[in-house]
Amino acid sequence: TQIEQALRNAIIADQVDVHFQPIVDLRSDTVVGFEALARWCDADLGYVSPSVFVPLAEERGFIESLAETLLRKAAQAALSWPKELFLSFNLSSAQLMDPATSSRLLSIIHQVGLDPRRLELEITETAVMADADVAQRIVSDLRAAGVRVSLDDFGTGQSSLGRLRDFSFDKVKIDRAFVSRISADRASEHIIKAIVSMCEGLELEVVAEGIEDFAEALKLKALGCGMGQGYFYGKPADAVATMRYLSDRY
Ligand code: G
Ligand code: G
Ligand code: MN
Ligand code: NA
Repeated sequence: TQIEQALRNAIIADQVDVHFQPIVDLRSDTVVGFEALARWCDADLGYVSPSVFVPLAEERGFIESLAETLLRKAAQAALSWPKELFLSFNLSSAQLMDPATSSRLLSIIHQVGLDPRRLELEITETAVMADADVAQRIVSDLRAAGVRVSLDDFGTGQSSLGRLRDFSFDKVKIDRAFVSRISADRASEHIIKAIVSMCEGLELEVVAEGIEDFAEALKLKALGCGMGQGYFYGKPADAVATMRYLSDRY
């Protein structure tokens, strides 16, 4: 198809870009890391969302080369940040089904020179479900190398709390569907409160995603949520704008 060919060309021509969104420690109001987000704007097709082209790349078998390009770029950008902030990178389902993923990712950051302890990988429950044994192996290999692993979009999908017991994660990211309704309905507030309390017991860090205003930030702090991310703190921005954002602060 047209989009598939265009994506292949864009990967080869190095036109798939990576943007960065700040992740903030809500206890100190400081930026502690950035999530890398793939961005692709094609000359003919215009802006194509990663929720379209990532699944396409998976289906056509070139997610590996796409992910490698993106991680390389993101890690290089992270090396030039003024502080040793962490870099959070999304892993796709196909990557979590491929036993070679852990060594591939580690070799990329080794080549670039990024300390594995500055890397964090975001995986979703849905991705873990596909092949739990392989995924578990990948996660434990990566964690053994010092990489942290977070469970993304928590609360959506086929949530299984057993997942939190069987897998070793470092962090849970509460899906923005709960955060966006926190001011409107009490149910979301109770759910967030329960997630925070459960994570305290499991010694997992909690990140609230999709914080869009001051009121939401205040509420999440009051609920004991340790970290946050969202337009209120910063929209995803390219490497140059991210450097500017950081130099304004540090
Ligand atoms: O940034 P945006 O909201 O458009 O992202 C849409 C979806 O695409 C999100 O679920 C996000 O996790 C995913 N996504 C963005 N960048 C990447 C990437 O580099 N790799 C993978 N696997 N998913 C990504
Ligand atoms: O699935 P994942 O959590 O990786 O998706 C991250 C996506 O969420 C990014 O593509 C980003 O563009 C989007 N996002 C980040 N912060 C906000 C926010 O405050 N509001 C909304 N609507 N989307 C956000
Ligand atoms: Mn994510
Ligand atoms: Na998410």
